[in-house]
Amino acid sequence: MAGERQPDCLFCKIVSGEVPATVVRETETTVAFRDINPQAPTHVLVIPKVHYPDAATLAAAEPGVAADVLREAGAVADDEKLDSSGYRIVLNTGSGAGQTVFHAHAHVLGGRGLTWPPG
Ligand code: IU
Repeated sequence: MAGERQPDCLFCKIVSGEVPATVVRETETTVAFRDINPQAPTHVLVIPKVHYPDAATLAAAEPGVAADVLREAGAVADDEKLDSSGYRIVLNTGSGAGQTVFHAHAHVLGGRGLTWPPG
């Protein structure tokens, strides 16, 4: 069924607590935790507790939860005091774009200069 926990999904296991993570924020619908392979001084992932393979699929099925993910990404930036220097929210979608974990997630990156276009 749409949004249901997937037994082999790493991020579903982080939601359930089966796999440990450094959680920085949690709401009824989302979890935010530090990326294990940080690409910037702040690199936090915000995920929905429900399982969808990517952010667009989540937004189509459960727009309120997609909005929660974006709101929490902003809250992470506030917590990490990234607003004055700027930060980036990244939604890699598909393996060709670098997506490696197929549970929707937003990267929040900041704390250093970020160039454009991304690689
Ligand atoms: P991507 O957009 O699907 O490439 O992002 C997946 C991220 O999940 C990536 O930055 C990994 O470093 C991160 N990650 C993690 O934080 N913990 C893990 O156990 C695994 C991946 I596997």
